[in-house]
Amino acid sequence: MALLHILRYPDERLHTVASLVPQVDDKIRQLIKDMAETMYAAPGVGLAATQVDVHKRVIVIDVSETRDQLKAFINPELVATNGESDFEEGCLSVPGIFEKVRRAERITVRALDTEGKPFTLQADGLLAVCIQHEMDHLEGKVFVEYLSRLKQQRILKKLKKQDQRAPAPEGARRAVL
Ligand code: GNR
Ligand code: NI
Repeated sequence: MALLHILRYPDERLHTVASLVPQVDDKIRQLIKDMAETMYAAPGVGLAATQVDVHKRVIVIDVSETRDQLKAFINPELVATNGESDFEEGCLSVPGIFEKVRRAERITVRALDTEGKPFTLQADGLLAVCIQHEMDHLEGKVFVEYLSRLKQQRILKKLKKQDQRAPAPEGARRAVL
């Protein structure tokens, strides 16, 4: 088991489009274990492989209060969406920022499980929000990109200030646009 480093916005690696997983093998299962450990430690309700600089279509989510209902999605696809709702989102890659984002209220997602077996899941509420938020990460999209330019500028400024106080280790730092 290992804790992985989480990239921080505006790190350009967060804009990488993830590749399909051709085969669910032990390496992918180990990645899922490490991602779950990282998500629980953070703590967060979800984590996309993109956030740990692994550009494969893998997501882990646990929205349970007991933190014992881990869900892993490999090569997830939205097969249906219904309704709209605004939900206040946060992101482990954008620490300290919480803003409302409009997304589908109910979704049906199809993915592979850790055995490489396809499954379909219907979701609403926080789980539906979280699945959409994580699938965006796999497309290189961060939730703040749904906000106005003005809000994005304020967020970049705030993150830059935070970073001066607690710089991210290694190469995660980058000049703000
Ligand atoms: O921990 C997280 N909480 C959260 C709250 C509302 C909407 C989405 C999320 S996902 C986030 C973890 C994260 O950054 N996943 O990519
Ligand atoms: Ni996120």
